[in-house]
Amino acid sequence: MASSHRGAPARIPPSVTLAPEIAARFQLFLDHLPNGSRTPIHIFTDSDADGLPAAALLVRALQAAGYPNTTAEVRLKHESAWNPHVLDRLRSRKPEALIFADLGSRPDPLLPGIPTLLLDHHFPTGTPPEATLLTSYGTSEDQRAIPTTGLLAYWCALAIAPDEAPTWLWLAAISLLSDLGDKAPFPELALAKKQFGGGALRDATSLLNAPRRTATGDASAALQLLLLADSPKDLLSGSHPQLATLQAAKAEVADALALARKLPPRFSTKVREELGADLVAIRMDTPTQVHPLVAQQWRARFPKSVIFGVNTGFHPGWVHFSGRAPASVDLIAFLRAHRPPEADSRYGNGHDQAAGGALPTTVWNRFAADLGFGPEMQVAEA
Ligand SMILES: [Mn+2]
Repeated sequence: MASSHRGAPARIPPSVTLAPEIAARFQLFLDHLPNGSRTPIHIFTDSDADGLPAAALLVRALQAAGYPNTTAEVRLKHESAWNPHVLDRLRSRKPEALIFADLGSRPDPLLPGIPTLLLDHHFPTGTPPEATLLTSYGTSEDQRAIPTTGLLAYWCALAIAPDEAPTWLWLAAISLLSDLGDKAPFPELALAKKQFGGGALRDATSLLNAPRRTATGDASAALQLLLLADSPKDLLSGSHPQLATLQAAKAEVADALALARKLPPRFSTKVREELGADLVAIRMDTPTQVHPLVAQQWRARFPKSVIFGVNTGFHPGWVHFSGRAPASVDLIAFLRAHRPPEADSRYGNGHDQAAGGALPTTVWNRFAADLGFGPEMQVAEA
């Protein structure tokens, strides 16, 4: 389905020409830094295995290209780039330029007066005033053919550090495996598998995605590891102490997932006509972010339905839900049509076939009833 009806930016040609365009606009951003290559550049990135390698690529490339004052930090649990406390914290770092990676794009201001670049591939609802958005969203009808943030960062790295960047191709490959899977149609992935080993790339991706799903949700060790390791095999070798943190995170998430897998599915047929699919929900209560994994796992059992993993324990007072939809369904459009008036920017984000959100408990109860779910999906208010 075309994305232009949503007010997305004008369609840019596919990735063959997207790479030079992204690279040129990245270079233009650097050319206008207030203190040239001495400018303190701070990167704020998503905590998943797309955002993490994107930041690692940008830090490595900027430092190699002679921008020594480049730093990066990872979004913590429940944080978005637009939270006031996040913006206060970023301001306290005294950056003179900011890069936001893999965190979406909205029209709301970030830190006005500081040159700001957003690198992303999610549906943008707008661009912050004066900021530059480099997005791959809308460049393909096929969701799997939309470049990840990590791949965009790799193209930026190639532009400013052409000699070193090919040795970092594995970082781009991890981002592709993480967000788009093993069949992502990018030559960068095929080449990286040959050079670095498909198994090691997959194992690294799985470990890197664990910390953000834990109860604390802190993926800082994962970013450190990506800045230290020379390859996925080196990352997995045990020669860097951060590996143990990632392994412990993976075990924590596996335990939570094993518990959630025993929970029963609940059904609604109320929106069948509108959606062209039935709804299935699995309700869990855990501080870990396993609700998207649970939704994903039930897809095989109900391939024609929209599956919601619903978590009442992720953030007290809130209900988080993550939906997975068959290819025929535009889940973003469905969520927009059923958007409760109280919903904020935490609601309705993602991709056409993978979207979800968070609602305060009272609002969730009305939303769940509106979608046709019975008392088993009503949550007691604290
Ligand atoms: Mn991503």
